[in-house]
Amino acid sequence: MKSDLSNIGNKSRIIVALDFYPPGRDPFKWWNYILEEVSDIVAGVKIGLPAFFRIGVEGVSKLVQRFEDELYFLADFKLADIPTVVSEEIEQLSALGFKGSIIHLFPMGYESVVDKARRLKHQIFGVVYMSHRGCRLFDELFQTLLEYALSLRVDGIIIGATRRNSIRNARAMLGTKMLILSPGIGAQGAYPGSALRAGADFEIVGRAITMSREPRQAAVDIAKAQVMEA
Ligand code: NUP
Repeated sequence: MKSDLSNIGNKSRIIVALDFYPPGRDPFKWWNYILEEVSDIVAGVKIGLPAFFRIGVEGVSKLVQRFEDELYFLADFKLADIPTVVSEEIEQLSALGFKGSIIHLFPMGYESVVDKARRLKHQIFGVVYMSHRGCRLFDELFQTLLEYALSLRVDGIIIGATRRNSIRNARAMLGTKMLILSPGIGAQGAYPGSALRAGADFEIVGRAITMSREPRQAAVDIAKAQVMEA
C-alpha cells in the first residue's frame, strides 16, 4: 500500500489528476483506463470534487481498491472549514483509502487537524500559492502561509508550477523538511520538469494526460522531461 510519497521506487514524479474525460466517454471507465495505462509510470493519483460528482463515492472506492497497491491516492478538496469539520472530513477520506489530503491554510488554527491526520497516518498538504492568474491574495500571503505551513509541520505544500520563483524561495526556506507538490504543468502552461528543477518534488498533471489521445505516451514524455538536464 502506497502510504507516503517518499517511497516511489523508480517511478516518475508525476501525480495524475482525474478531473476531466473526453466527451461521450464513461468517466469511470475512462479514469480506470487512464490508471491502467499509467500506473507503472506515475507515483500517485489526485481526485477531487469533479470526479466525486461524476462517479460518486462508490466509483472512487473502486479505483482505490483496484490501484492502491501501486499508487498513492491524494484527495484534493482544498478543505477550509472549521477545524472540527476538517478533522471529520480527513477521517472520512482516510477511511475511503486516501493517504493524503490537500487543505487550505488561510483559515489557520489547524493544529488539531494535523494532529488528527498524524494519528490516522494521513498526510496533509497545505496550499501556499495557487497556479492560476489573478490569485492576488496568494501574492500577498505567500510568505505568511509558508511560515504557517512550517510551524504547523504539514507533510508538504502546494505551489503552482506557474510560480517557479516562489518554488525556489520556498525550497530555500524549507530545506528538505517538506514536500512541494506543483500543479500547472501542461494545460496551464508550465513545462514538464520545470517545477522539479525549481525545487518541487512532484508535478501534478491533469489534462495533459487525461485528455490526451495517447495517455501513456503523454505520461512517458512528461516523465522523460522530468529527468532531462536543464
Ligand atoms: O493551485 C492549484 N492549481 C491546480 O491546478 C492547486 C491545485 N490543487 N490544482 C489542481 O491541479 C487542479 O484542481 C487540477 O486538479 C490539477 C491541475 O490540472 P491540469 O491543469 O493539469 O489539468
